[in-house]
Amino acid sequence: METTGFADGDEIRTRFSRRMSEMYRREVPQYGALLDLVADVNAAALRRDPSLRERLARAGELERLGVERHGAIRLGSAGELATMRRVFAVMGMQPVGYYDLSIAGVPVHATAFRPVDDSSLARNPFRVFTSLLRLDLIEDAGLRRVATEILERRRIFTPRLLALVERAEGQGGLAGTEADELVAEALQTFRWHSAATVDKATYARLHDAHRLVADVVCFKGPHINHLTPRTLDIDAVQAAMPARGIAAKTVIEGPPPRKVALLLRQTSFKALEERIAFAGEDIRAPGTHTARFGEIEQRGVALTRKGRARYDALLARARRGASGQDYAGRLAGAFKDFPDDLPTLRREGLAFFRYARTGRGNRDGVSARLPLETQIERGLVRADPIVYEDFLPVSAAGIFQSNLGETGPRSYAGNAAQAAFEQALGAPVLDEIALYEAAQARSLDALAQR
Ligand code: OOG
Ligand code: NI
Repeated sequence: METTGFADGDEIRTRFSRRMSEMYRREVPQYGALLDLVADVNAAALRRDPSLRERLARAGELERLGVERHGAIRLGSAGELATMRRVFAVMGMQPVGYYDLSIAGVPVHATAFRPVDDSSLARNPFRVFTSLLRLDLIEDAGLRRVATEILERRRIFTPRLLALVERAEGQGGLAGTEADELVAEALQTFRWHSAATVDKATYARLHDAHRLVADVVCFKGPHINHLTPRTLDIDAVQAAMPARGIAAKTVIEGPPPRKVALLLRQTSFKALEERIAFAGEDIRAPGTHTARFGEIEQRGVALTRKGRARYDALLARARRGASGQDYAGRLAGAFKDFPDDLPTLRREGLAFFRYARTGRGNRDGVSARLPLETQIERGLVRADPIVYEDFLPVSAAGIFQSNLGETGPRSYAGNAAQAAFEQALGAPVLDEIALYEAAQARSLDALAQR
């Protein structure tokens, strides 16, 4: 904020996400190719559909579209997660939602750090899907001990970053140059390290337990493993990927394509096989590691608890016994009866909307006392869909698995452990649906006030 001379969380987050995108572009060139493709497809979608452009502009989403990304990291200990929460807090990001991936054979649970205020989301909705490895799910007690000891020894944050976080917490922000310094120091935590911290045999043991365990435990830090731009037409990007030399995942995760986009659809390209050097080994005998990939997402309207329950049930039905081949058809079939127009989604209480006066109608205050539905019918009030800002556990599992290769999946008797996660985090996670409810309620309160 200009007045205090401090860069606020929104500003710091924006600088961080920009620097992170530049870094990932250098580290993973295919990500750059994907960004270019998404920009082309988005521009075409906006040209083709002026009403889409108008709707995005009204919702403040047009400006954020070009800068919008999410990323993901995987952490190894409670201490790392708790400190990461403080780092992200300086960037105006809060932990939202709890995701249990153990049911899908991935030994992690997660939250998403993201901005929560309407205005912060509009400025830059940068989010980081942040997983915590569940050592309790490693069966071999000896290996569990080895992993724990390795993780206890590592320091993923620079001392300077920790000092700057403390200062920001103490004074409620950072001066511009210190904000830049914080961003640069934080990037150190997210960068790639091609030198493993363990020898080849240890890597192999951890990798055998689960590829993800090796990815989290064997490196100096929690390298950012993907960055995801938002597209307005995921089917078009998916179709165009091969021509640009990008190997896309076969299935798009999430709901089927629809007139009114629901929640979140995602697809990714395969993780790169990267050369790594093992500790204490002959430098001429390097190994390889696959962890880093690219992803795209298309965001749609946020669903209410009722809508979400319907979504979960229909998705489960489509997935039951689905072979890869006809999955798209089964999915579309399952969602046939789910309303696909905004007025019905709204009237049936399936999706969230933000209400606002259109500026039409009389100003004598009489129309403001008419029932809401009447005001909407008469064009006095407008209801715009609220975009879904979070993630989906089944989709996330699919994204994880597409990068695990043949070793996955296996299943860990499903056991969500939200309380343990929150204890590690040092704070409760926010309930994502409550945030949408509050946003909708705020817009209705504002209507009533005038
Ligand atoms: C995270 C996978 C989940 C998403 O967008 O749902 C994810 C990871 O691989 O660490 O990125
Ligand atoms: Ni992702």
